[in-house]
Amino acid sequence: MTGPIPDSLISRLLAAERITIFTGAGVSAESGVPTFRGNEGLWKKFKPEELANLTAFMKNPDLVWEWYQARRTIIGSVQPNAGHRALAEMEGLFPACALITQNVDNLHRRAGSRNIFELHGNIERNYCLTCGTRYTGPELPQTGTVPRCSRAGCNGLIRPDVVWFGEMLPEDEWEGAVRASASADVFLSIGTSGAVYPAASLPLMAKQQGAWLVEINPEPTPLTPSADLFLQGLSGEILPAIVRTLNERRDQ
Ligand code: BV8
Ligand code: ZN
Repeated sequence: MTGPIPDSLISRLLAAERITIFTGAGVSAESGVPTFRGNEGLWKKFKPEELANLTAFMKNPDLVWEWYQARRTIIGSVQPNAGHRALAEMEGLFPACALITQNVDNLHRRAGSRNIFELHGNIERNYCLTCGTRYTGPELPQTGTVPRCSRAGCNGLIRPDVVWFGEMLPEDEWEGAVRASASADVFLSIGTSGAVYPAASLPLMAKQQGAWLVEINPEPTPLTPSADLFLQGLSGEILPAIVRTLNERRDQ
């Protein structure tokens, strides 16, 4: 979609008090970060459940650690794209604007977004499985094997601070995301296949509580039939067009 942004969206955004944005791996695709379920996807060799879970980590910590190191290398070598930057700008265009992300790549924060709920953690953070000591990526040895905790007498395995399958989402993040979904005038679901729960339940929860539901994705998803507006296209093109149109209308 490269056409103009429908007025049905612009007029609702201009009238909105509270907007909530929900993103998945698709918003980082144009930065060069592989999505999970696309054909170039991260999961092409393994299924998500095979790697992103505690059992897999305990069984083969080096393999799982290496997979995260490989992802960190990709993420460290890319920049936020125009879609991330447009979302950061949107934060200042509304009385209340919350960003809920399933992504662990920290690109929203690097683009300037601040009011972020990270449902699935953040790959830049790590912690010791035994004592909970927190570590950031750069301070850990790049040895190719899983690092061990340096706290005296601990030596525990260090894991990425991301939510694995079968693990609970961080309570504060989840609570905040539910509140932001329940109170949204407009809810935008962007770049997510809606495959992973409970995150995938948020768009419908927002709609049931009265939000006008917009989906931005190059492909239809299971959510599309429930969306009030489906903008088919790339988030890196559509989001800057939304911000441009909003600013033009505001300046009139
Ligand atoms: C929990 C962090 C409960 C790790 C991730 C059966 C039915 C229902 C649920 C379950 C079930 N069996 C198990 C479950 C629960 C499970 C689940 O949902 N499984 C799924 C696979 C069925 N969920 C969990 O385990 C969650 N925890 O439920 O705990 C509990 C209760 C009590 C006690 C204990 C526990 C935890 C889930 C968190 C998993 N962690 N990530 C890591 O990243 O390594 S999930 C992972 O998938 C990422 O976070 C990712 O964001 C997320 C979702 O994927 P998407 O973001 O949507 O990405 P995807 O590739 O799928 O899609 C990309 C989209 O972008 C596509 O639509 C594409 O068209 C689009 N796109 C592409 N290019 C662009 C674009 N869009 C816009 N612009 C573009 N340029
Ligand atoms: Zn420790």
